[in-house]
Amino acid sequence: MKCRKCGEKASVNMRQHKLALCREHYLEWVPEQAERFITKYQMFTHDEKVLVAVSGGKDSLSLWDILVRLGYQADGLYIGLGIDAGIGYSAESHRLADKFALEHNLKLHVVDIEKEYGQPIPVMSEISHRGHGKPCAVCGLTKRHVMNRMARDLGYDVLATGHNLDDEAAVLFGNTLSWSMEFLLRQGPVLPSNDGLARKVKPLCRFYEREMTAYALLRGLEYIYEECPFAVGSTSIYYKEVLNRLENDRPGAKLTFYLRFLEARQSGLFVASMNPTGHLHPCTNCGQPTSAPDLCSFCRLIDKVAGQQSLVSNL
Ligand code: Q46
Ligand code: ZN
Ligand code: ZN
Repeated sequence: MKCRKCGEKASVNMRQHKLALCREHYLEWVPEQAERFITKYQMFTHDEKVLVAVSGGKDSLSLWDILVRLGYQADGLYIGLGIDAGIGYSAESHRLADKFALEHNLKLHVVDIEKEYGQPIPVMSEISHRGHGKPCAVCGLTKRHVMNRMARDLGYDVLATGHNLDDEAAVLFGNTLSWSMEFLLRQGPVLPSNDGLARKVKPLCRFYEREMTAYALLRGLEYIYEECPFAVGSTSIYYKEVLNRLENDRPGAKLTFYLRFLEARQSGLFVASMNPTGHLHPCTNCGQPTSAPDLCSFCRLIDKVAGQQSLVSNL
């Protein structure tokens, strides 16, 4: 297989795009495409400050690398979840995020959940009894809160995450199976800013996961190979496997599924019936939008964690 641009031996063959490229041209193609998507979906401009949520994995580190190569003002945010699970998951992902920032002379903000809120995610999850033994519900809630808070407090215009096409197609598949209109409405490459919260964007949403793996490897980025141990057996991994089977038989199916959804969304298909932000107001403690009457879910969680701690210290 030869590179379409120079005729040298291709390093990456993308059946879904009927395109094969050598290393050099692939490493040019990815940022070009990312720039195209950033502009097409009006994600941000070169004058805006971008905060990239960095987990130490291939997608978020590649995203940061791409944005910096494209000349955007992009700083990183690492959230230390305190997940060890016998493999030192959080410690290793923190080390790799730090290493990337240091090597590229970039600013990385770090929020350590245990230091800031008293307990690491797995303990917060146990105390809260949310999520049926899995910490993912508490983890997601906490990450969303911290990302919003940091972007707002530090004056960033936009918050960028490294979700790729496989992530987005899996979420879309789940939401479609249950016809969760409220979630479908909110699932797009750009979530506009709202009530003082930064805009949220997903510049990698049209890249296949394997395209991002190829980018990270060919760029020589050092990233954490392991998934979070709690991801094992999750519904989203199951949906990804199902979609991969489909993709295998029909190259491009995943991308078409996602892009057709975006077109339908754009045409207003999901908007007419509901306005999910209409009933939101600021949390009385942290100021982030919530549909609850006073405290948002995150502040209620932290209250519960703090209550449990004082019970223990009073024993
Ligand atoms: S939610 Fe769950 Fe992830 Fe948090 S506990 Fe791990 S798998 S990191 S995206
Ligand atoms: Zn080439
Ligand atoms: Zn709150």
